[in-house]
Amino acid sequence: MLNEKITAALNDQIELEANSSATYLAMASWCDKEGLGGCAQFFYAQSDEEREHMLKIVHYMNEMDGHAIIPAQKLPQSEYDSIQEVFKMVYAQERHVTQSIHSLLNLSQEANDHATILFLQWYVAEQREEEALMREILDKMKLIGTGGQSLYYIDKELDKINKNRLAAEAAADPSAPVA
Ligand code: OFO
Repeated sequence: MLNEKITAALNDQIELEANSSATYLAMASWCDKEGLGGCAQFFYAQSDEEREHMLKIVHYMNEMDGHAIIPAQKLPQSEYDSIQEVFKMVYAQERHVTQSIHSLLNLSQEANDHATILFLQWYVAEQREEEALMREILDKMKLIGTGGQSLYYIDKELDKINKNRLAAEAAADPSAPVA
């Protein structure tokens, strides 16, 4: 059984994950429009992942005899100044999500809610990976710079990340599609 505070905080987390999913989908669409196919593919996959994060909480809450509330969709930003701006926004968003997961964990520890503490461990690890990946991408962008063919090389880097991700998924699940 989830207490009231944890129920409210988990529902807020559902909203945060849903908004991340919509934001990343909007970014994917912008990248597609800009001819950045590698970046677009990256964000379509990120958007799917965020929806999965949201669904995991929905299922967990309902399994715990709680009630997951599905939030209204906020209108995501649809235009961006540059791909560098996009990734800076993503990094800030992921850091915000991490803080929110950590607050949820603190709340669960205060309530001695061991099931929720255990449930949140997956999110702690996921956020650590996500932040590290976004930092890696931002570092690569800095190295590439903003010169003439920089967009071409940035998109190629993202393509590489997409291929590595698909290969890792295929290794974990042999029935998953391969690049
Ligand atoms: Fe679910 O927010 Fe990042 O991964």
